[in-house]
Amino acid sequence: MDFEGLKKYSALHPKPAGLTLQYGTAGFRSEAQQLDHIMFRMGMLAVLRSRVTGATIGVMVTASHNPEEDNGVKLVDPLGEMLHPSWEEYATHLANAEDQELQKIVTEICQKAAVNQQKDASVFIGRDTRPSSKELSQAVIDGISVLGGQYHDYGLVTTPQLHYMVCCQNTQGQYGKPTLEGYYQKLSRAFTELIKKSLSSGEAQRQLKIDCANGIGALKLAEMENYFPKEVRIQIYNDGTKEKLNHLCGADFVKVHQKPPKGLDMKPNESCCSFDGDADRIVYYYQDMAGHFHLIDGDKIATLISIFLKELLAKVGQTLKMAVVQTAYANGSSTRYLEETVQVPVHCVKTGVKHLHHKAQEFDVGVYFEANGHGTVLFSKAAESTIRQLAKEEKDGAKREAAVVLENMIDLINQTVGDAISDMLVIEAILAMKGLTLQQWDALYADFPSRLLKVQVADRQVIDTTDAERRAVTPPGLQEKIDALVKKYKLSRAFVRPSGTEDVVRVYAEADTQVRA
Ligand code: 16G
Ligand code: ZN
Repeated sequence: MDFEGLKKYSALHPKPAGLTLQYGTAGFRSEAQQLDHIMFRMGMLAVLRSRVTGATIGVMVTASHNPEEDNGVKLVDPLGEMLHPSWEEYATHLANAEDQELQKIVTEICQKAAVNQQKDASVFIGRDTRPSSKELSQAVIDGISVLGGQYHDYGLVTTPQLHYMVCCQNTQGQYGKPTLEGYYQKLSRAFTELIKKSLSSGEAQRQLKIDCANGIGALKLAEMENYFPKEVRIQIYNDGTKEKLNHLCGADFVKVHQKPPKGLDMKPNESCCSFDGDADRIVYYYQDMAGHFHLIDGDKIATLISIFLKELLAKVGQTLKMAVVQTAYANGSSTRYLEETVQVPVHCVKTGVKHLHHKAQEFDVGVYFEANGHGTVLFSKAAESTIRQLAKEEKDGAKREAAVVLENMIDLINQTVGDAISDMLVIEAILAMKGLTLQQWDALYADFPSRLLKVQVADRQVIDTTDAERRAVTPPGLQEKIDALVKKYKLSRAFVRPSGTEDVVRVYAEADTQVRA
């Protein structure tokens, strides 16, 4: 290792003394001014991770739905997955080393993780539209260079696009071409195939208003529009040319406040959706004739997709195991509907994409969504090859047709991570093929009234949870009090958990009426 180079470069990216940050649920997040040294060090860590895995690693500079002044960074593992948990610890360790310890900590990580410093390293970089992102990604590049890694800077991309690139690169093109053009072509081809029939029958004059949170989603959708069939008309709002990123708009704002974003004029019964700041989440909504706002969240998206896939799987007549993965925040009504009406097994895991993704990998077809609109579908290798083979060779026409639809769904879905653009196309295709309106989709079930609050406490870590964060084991007595309250009401459920991204405790409750919730 070039220790002189390391000294020289790290002096350009000094760590503010005493500052400690944690690689949390979504990587590092903080005010942008505090992150220069973190970026430099994550560039270094990506090189080490690349050497260990022998694969390309991704580094995404974004703070998603957080305010424009914040920023963040996360690493992407070889198949487009979140960084392996064992490396989150190295990340935190490296991030918090004082400048003079840097060399020692790097050496330590190399020993513990058995990094061969002679090996090649390759890193893909992407960033969102925050004013601070460009400079911060330059710091990532410095970190990569100082340890002798190669890099490719994709510049402005959505988070899921970067995950896609990493996966394509490490699967020798099997997943697609690691270029934006490759991404647009793959998705739009599958989408066009899926809606071909409904287009020719004139049913799919689809209109959709999209709030892009004044972020990267607007840029990338505008690029992709050229690849869409002309019958599909999307209107982009909050494209970032006038207002601030995530300010009073975006998927998180709409979900939390249960109201339309600023900057999108909504007429009764028009279909609308919102992306978040890095375009990995999506929620749908509309306003009814009486002016009431209806949110269609991640739970309902999972339900629509599950119904559709289950019907197709029944048609192809294979015994493929399908399941839905949710978190404790999933509305109880959605869980009940999925289990009792759709009749698909539902599993609950801890909050955070990596937990959902991991669980969904256990099934042939694993649908996962967080209520906040982050989610995707995973197909096992075996399921995928069965489906592709049936689509090619099956003699029975109806079966083959169903397999072809499934095959196109596989191509349309970004299996590496939740992807607002891909999810939107999946939803639009399903609605077109099933001839459903947003109102009909929304009417599948009614959410139980719920309430989500955050509470500031002296030390949120005193709360420890179990059972996918649905029960508190400490402090003693807390869970008993919650149980006693919950027992008083019908259809009620409540839990508390420490946030993984903010210094607060989240409190969630559901009951048969809003007042009781
Ligand atoms: C992060 C997670 C998101 C989760 C949220 C919960 C990823 C990429 N993102 O944004 O999935 O819903 O944290 O935040 O994993 P909380 O712990 O503050 O409630
Ligand atoms: Zn996001």
